[in-house]
Amino acid sequence: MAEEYTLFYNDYSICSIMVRYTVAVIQHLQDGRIRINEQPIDIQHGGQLAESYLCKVNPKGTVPVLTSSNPQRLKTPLSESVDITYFLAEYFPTLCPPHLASQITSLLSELHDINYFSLTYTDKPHRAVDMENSVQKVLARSDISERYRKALELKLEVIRATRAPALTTEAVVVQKQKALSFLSKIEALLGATETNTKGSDHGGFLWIFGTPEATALDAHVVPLIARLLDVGRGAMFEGNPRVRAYADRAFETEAWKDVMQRRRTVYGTYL
Ligand SMILES: N[C@@H](CCC(=O)N[C@@H](CS)C(=O)NCC(=O)O)C(=O)O
Repeated sequence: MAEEYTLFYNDYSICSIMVRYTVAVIQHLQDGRIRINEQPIDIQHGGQLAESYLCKVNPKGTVPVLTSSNPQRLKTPLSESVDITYFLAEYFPTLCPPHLASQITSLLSELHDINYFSLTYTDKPHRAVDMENSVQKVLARSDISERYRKALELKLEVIRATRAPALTTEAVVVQKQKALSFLSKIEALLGATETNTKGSDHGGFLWIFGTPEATALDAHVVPLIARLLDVGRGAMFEGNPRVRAYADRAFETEAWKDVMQRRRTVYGTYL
């Protein structure tokens, strides 16, 4: 019988898209060992601030989260997209082949060191304020439990410590630099793959390392590129033409289309 998991996600959360795209690229390898039930969380309207979510699923009040009702499978929920991806790689080793594992983990940690909030909501400081206000609104209620109040206070602290500071001019410059440096590494890898596979019959789409299946790195890089393009940062690809062409090919795959259903990666009114 399949092991059952629940993935809490949001359609416009870049980290959720990374996990859902990971699931999509391994879909054709599915052999019935696991089943992932998807549970949307409406983070645009405070779904992540619900008492049940903050107190039982994720005290950080973020998506994505993977849970299991079987503690032997998963003792505590996984609330980092990379952790969820590595967990899936235990079932589907093509996501992280042993000979590429150290490169993949190092590049994924570099990718997740980039603050997407800085690059997405540049010049939109009201996004950080809106997030604080939505927590304050619930905190203003007199009918909430003590444990819920504490959870909301913690969430408010996290928002204050991480969101507004990410939107200062200096922070955005630093994050843009990190993203450019990361993209140039992917550009170099794609160049090496192109050289190594020249003349060989690789049979279609080329992933970053030239592997026949997408790795965890591919599954996280494609959504990052989509997000940068959606927020008008196409100029970041002028020096990285292979990355741009790679992404355009990925956007044409069924896996990407299944996850995105023609949506952009950013919620309409936040653009
Ligand atoms: N480091 C986490 C980041 C999770 C995260 O910040 N998620 C955002 C969406 S991409 C979120 O839930 N935002 C709503 C909120 O913070 O209230 C990961 O990689 O999964």
